[in-house]
Amino acid sequence: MNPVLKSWVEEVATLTAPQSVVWCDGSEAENTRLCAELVAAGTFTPLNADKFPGGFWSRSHPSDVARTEHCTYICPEKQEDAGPNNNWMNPVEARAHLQKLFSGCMKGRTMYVVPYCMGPLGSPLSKIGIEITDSAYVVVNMRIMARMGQPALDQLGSSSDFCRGLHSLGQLDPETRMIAHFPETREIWSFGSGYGGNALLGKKCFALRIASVQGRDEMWMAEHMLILGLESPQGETIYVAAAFPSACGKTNLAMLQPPAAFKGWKAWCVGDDICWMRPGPDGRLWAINPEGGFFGVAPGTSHKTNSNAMSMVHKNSIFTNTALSEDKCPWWEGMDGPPPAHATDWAGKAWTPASGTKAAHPNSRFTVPAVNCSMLSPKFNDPMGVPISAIIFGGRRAKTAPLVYQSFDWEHGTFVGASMASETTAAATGAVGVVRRDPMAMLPFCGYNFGDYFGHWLKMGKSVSHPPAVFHVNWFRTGSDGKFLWPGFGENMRVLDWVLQRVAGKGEAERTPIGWVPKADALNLDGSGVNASALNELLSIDTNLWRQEAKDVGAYFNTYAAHMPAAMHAQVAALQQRLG
Ligand code: OXD
Ligand code: MN
Repeated sequence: MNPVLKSWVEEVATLTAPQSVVWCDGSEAENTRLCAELVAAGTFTPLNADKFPGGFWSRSHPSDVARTEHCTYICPEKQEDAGPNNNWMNPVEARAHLQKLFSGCMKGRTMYVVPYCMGPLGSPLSKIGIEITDSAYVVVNMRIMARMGQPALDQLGSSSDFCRGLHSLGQLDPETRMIAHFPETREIWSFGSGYGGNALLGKKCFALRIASVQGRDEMWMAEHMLILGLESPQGETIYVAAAFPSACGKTNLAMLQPPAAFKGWKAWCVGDDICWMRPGPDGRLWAINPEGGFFGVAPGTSHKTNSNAMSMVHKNSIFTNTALSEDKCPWWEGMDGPPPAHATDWAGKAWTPASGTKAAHPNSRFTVPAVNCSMLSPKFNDPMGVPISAIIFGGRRAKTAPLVYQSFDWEHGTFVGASMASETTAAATGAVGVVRRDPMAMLPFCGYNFGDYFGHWLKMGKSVSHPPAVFHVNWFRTGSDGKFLWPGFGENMRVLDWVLQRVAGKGEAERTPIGWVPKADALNLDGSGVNASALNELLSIDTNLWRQEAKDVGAYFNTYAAHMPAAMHAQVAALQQRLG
């Protein structure tokens, strides 16, 4: 028994006063028992055993359906280390407040100790976390989302190097909800929410917020990126990592199905949300997906948008806040086929297509084991990970950004990532459709000052002889009629094809003030239905809009004051000069 772990668990039990303490081993038997308990408690409804074997449907508290950024805190000793990109609270004050919240909060409840490993077991890139929680729902979700249980404990051995995560549902009261991170001591305290991003502490809290700080200190990177391998008909596989803000289609791109024009190509999913990258001995960046499953947005998922996801959710999966049909199958808006005539909606009310309300919550989710994915990369469990040849940034921009462009070099690529912006979605509470700056799609997830984070990116680029080429894409550009100009989904392969060509030193491009843009005939549009005038619009750059963009980015960078690297200001000036 690890003495540091044992004494921490005892300390937490003394504080929270649970009825009993259960150490989770991650076994099948334990999972079966916990799921049965969740069914008995009414939290889980078993799904149709023929169509969704091992599947459960669950509804959350109606006020607990998304990440809550306004009550998420980063608590280093100095406020400037959290930066203007985070809510900060003095750690002494935060601890005092949390001690009060957690005091006796598990009375009459079971306290679960959940050991987990982020990354393949035995990988030098992996990290161990321990989550203590009073939610069995969290335990069974963590079992899907991470390598959970005894093997993680075995890997930890007697080491004290683990991320401490303490979670309680509390009373699920939005007024006392708080998700606090102490990056200096690698600790997370999460109170009052059972929602995935707030409660499955291995995911956003550890693998991004705490890990980004560890990456800064240990010269690696924790990024909000999917990892995708593309295998050519000749059998060569190139890996790309891509960062998009929440609910911009990362899971769909991670599970892309190449269109007919790309006969013989295969896509391999390594990860759909988080990427840890480290310099390898060959001077490239090597990446692992620290997660063990997918926690995807259900609405909009269909055979057209993501047929791989539609197939993988049929086994051992948990659905949260979707609707439930009369024959006990999950249902959501955007699914193929007609809606069910009668269903139970995400709030538990009877629903029909005439109800005039959404049956599934827009941020309803599926939790699915990675092994269910038929295109899961054979490298998913490889302790060394995969070499990344290209990094792709993207956002949801109706006008400014063209379909795709390539940065001039790593430093310019860092600037492209740092100036990312997107229209907000339902993955976090708040207004939907507002443009916000979301550098590297890390705004809600970077555990330290963004100025220092951009500095870390610049340093990482210098630490490798072959940094990935950096691109920016925008699947969401609209025409004058307000309609999307690009078909998206599997058709995005056409853009990835150009990216791969550029990486190989091929691919026709034109130098523009913002970067390299494909020549009109450089994209394979065979069978895409995209005509020449749409393509022209997709690749066009409106100099006036970009002058405004450069000004906005410059003003945004100024908010990071002395923490902003001079090289980033120089990039703004250089862009302005190129724009004339
Ligand atoms: C997610 C998110 O859940 O980014 O992945 O919000
Ligand atoms: Mn995400």
